[in-house]
Formats: sequence, structure tokens, C-alpha cells
Amino acid sequence: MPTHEWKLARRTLPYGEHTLVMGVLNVTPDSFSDGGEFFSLDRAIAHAAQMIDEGADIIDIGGESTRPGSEFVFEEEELQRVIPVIERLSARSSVPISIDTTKSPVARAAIAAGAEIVNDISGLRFDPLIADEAARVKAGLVLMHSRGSPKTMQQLPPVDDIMSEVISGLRQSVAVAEERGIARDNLAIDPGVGFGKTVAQNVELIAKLDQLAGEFPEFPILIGTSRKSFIGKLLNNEPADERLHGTTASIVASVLNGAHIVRVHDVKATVDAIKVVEAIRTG
Ligand code: 9MG
Repeated sequence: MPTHEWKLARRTLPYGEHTLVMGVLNVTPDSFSDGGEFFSLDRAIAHAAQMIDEGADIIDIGGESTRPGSEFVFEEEELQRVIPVIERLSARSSVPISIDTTKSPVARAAIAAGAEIVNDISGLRFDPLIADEAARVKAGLVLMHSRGSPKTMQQLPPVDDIMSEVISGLRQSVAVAEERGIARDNLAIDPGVGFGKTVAQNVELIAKLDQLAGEFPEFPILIGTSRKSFIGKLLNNEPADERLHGTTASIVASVLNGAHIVRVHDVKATVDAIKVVEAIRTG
């Protein structure tokens, strides 16, 4: 795959030849995967440092759980959770930091604290001003497809054709981003595995990721499957902390089908798997 460039606030990230790994740092008490373990600042930074040592190319920091059924977090609470972590991490590491938020004031403060990417799971549906904050500093902006909100998404009736739904939703998000001043080379897109989709639809999205890449050839494709419930459901209801092998299989399939960036909790396992996939891919 040829190398392209994703432009961020203070650098460009090459993608295409080598798959980028985005390590997840949830600073929430109720995160489905981290279970609140990293709510202390020191532990959060130590975990980020470990992911960086293991080869993470980006650290994605989130203060509001996006797990199905999770409650809304007020802006002040989210700021208190994420800003000290971003300040400390950006002072000690040069790895680009992404802020996982749907709120423009949180995006603004996170960028001021050192974040270079805004990861919006609503694809600008909740707060389009996120795009203005990213455009102001030419930050990277991840537009993820989702339906409803994390609280309601799994109660929604499934759509008939998930590929058409994701493609049209992402086109709409890209249009809003451009209207608000984002340059196309700052954008990445994401099909939003697990967000208002059935198990079969999540599997279909991974299986047909090459079609999505064909629809959006200009943009890096990010995907997050790590420890998600569709993997548990495919594996006799394995709990989240026992979904590593299922996650790795989904990552390998995603990379072979065109993912450029993978968002994961288990960085070491992912980096190893990608090295092997890339060796095979390049022959
Ligand atoms: C925050 N978050 C949780 N799951 C995600 C996914 O699949 N993609 C992106 N971009 N963010 C996610």
C-alpha cells in the first residue's frame, strides 16, 4: 500500500504502508474495558507510558464512557478527568495525543493542553462546533459513524443495509466538517463498530472494510473493535477481559481489508500481530 499523510496540528503521520496503533486510555470510573483502574493520574500516565513503550503511535484519551447504555458526563467532570492527563502526558512524551470527546469545550481545552487529534464518536452530530475547534489549529479530526447516543444506541431498531447507512452517515459528517472549515487532509473516518449495529452488521463492516476504503479513498480509515461486545457474543459471551484473541483476529482482518489505524487496549499484542501481517502482505 502506498504511503499517504494524515495532517495533525503539529506534524503529519504517514499511513498506508505501516498500520498505526492508537492506544486507548480511558480515564473514567466505569470504562467497560479498564473498569476505572486508571482514574488516578499517576496510574493513567504509567499506563500511557507502557503503551508508548509497546509501540503505540497515538494515545486516545477519553473521560466519558461510550459503552452501550453509559450515562452522559457533564463538561466540568470530563474536563477534570482528561485535562491533567493530557498536560502531563504531552509534557513527557512526543507521541501524538487524541482527545475522545463529543463536546467542543472539551476539545478546545484538550487542544490547548497538547492534544493534536479530536476523536468524535458522533461524527459531528452532537456538537458540530468540534470541527471549528479542530479547524482553528488544523488538528486531526476522526469522524466516526454512530446511531443515536451511547445511552440509546443498542435499543434502536437495526437498519436494513449497514454499509449504505455508514457510507451516507460518513458523507454527511465529512460535509459538515468541510462546511466548518476542516481541510480534507486533516480528516480520518471510522465505521463505528459496536455503535448501534447488530453483531452480524459489525462483522459485515469488518468484512467489507475494503468497500468503505474504496468509497473514501482520500481518508485514513480508523477502526476500533477492541474487546467489544460483538466479540464476546461470537465467543460464548466471553467477558471483556478475555477477548484478546478475538480482538486480535478482528484487527488482523481489518488490516488486511484496508484499515490504516487501529484503536486498541492491548498494544503489544496488536503491534506483534501487525508486524506479522505486514511481513506477509509485503512478501
Ligand atoms: C471512543 N471510541 C470507542 N470505540 C471507538 C471506535 O470504534 N472508534 C473510535 N474512533 N473511537 C471509539
